[in-house]
Amino acid sequence: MKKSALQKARAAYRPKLPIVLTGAVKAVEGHPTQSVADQEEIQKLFPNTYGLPELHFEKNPNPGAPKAVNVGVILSGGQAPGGHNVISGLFDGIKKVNRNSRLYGFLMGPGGLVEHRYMEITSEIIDEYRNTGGFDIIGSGRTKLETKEQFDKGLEILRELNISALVIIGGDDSNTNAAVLAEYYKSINAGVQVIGCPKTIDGDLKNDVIETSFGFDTATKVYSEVIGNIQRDCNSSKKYWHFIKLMGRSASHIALECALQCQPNICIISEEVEANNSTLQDVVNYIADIVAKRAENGNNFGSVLIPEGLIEFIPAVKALIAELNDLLANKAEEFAALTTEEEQRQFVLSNLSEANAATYASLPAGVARQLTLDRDPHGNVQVSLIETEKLLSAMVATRLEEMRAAGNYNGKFTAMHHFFGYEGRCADPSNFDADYCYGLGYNAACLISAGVTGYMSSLRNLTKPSVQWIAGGIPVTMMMNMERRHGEMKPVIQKALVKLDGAPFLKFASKRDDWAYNTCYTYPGPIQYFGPAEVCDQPSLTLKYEHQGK
Ligand code: FBP
Repeated sequence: MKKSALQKARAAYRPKLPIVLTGAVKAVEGHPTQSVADQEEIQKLFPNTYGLPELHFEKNPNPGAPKAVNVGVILSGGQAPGGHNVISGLFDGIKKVNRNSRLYGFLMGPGGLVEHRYMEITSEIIDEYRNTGGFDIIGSGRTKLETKEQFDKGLEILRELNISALVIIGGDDSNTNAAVLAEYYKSINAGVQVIGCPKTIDGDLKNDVIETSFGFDTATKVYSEVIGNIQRDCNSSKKYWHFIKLMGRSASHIALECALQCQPNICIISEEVEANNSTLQDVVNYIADIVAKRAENGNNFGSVLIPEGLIEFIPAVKALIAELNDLLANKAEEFAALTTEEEQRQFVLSNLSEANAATYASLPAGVARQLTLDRDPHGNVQVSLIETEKLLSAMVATRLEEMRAAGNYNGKFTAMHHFFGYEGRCADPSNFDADYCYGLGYNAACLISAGVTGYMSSLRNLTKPSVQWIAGGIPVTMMMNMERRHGEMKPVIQKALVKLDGAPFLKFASKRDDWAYNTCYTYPGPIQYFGPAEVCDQPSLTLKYEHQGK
């Protein structure tokens, strides 16, 4: 593999472990835990792994002579910067315990476990991937692990390879699966521990005990660099409005972080749209009013950040999607038998309630159709495929013409469109993510040594230098509640949406009017890997403000 100059230099970076993990550790138990909601149902579904205590690690002055262990690892779901470092940390962690330990990677996601596709990860292989972006060392996939047949099939290969612990690196859905698998293996005394690691650029796998998911820091820094560049371009030529859609699935954390970093003219936060019970037209009017006001000052340019999940948060569309999910799950065969788009549209319209049919009919045909296309294996609408940025700018243009006709607008409006998502998911991890991921992997090895199962690897105190981070494990059942998926109530990890009373949103809300009418852009520039700590080692502003607010 030919390496760039930066790749070569970056390979030499030594992630900084929390001080407690630099020697032998012992696990110290905290209080027993409860799930965040629906305690009774969750306890019933997880009789063997519910209520476990939180753990933290302390130095162990009298370690024994731990045995070698064979461990399996899976990368699950969308790519996020730092996945390779989780695997490097895990590799180094199990080798440190006993150099005869072995690490196997299952290929292309959870499907690799079920289909028995794997490779052994050796030191030669891992050294090629340290501090690099991507998940290409073993690949990733979105197969949902949920049936007993899949679990049993997985157990066959785990037994064949003498694997006694499995680490699943994934988002909320994948860690939910990890918890279900842990419970099942424990219930049949399979002798396989299951440990999760919090991954996703979306930033929505976090709570009181998991401060952030890995990859969010790097991805938002990449997007902020490009948004900053676009804003400087737009402030130079002063002739375009840039509509920038940002990944993040349901939650608006990515858009909010980029807004805090770049100070755009407009940033829509889906969670606020929902809380205000706004319609799509309300959002359009809000944008058009700012465009018109800036035009009065001769500023026919600007930037608009749009979270990709926006459409799902418009309350009327949300209700429509909920009914569509049930309809498409219950009448899947009938729907699949229809061959033309028009037949499918008519089928949907005739099966929906009156209110939802009206919403469906009011959406542009392409967007409406997208809402009926295949969900991902976890039941999510594939929002990254909906072109909300184009939909909004077209509606804003129409609204501005109405305002012009009424004598309320006299500017020029030319829109440019962008969608940033895939550009940031495989970037080389920032120092924060490189350290965080390596630490999460190493810490997972310590959880394995501690003999526990159904835990998520956890590092806390993340706004402090990495050597001061607190290492431990959180029972996954603690993060769960019951939600409707594919027409059924299921136990899932509660998704963290943007909190409207949280410090990051309040900071944004206190500034946004100034940013809208005055041009206050900031230009974060590219991620720096080498140089002073104040440039290279800064955590996200979301994390910083959340910690300040504590
Ligand atoms: P995860 O939740 O699996 O980390 O996925 C994150 C994400 O990048 C979302 O932001 C986006 O909506 C989705 O993946 C895109 O999925 P795909 O990679 O299958 O196109």
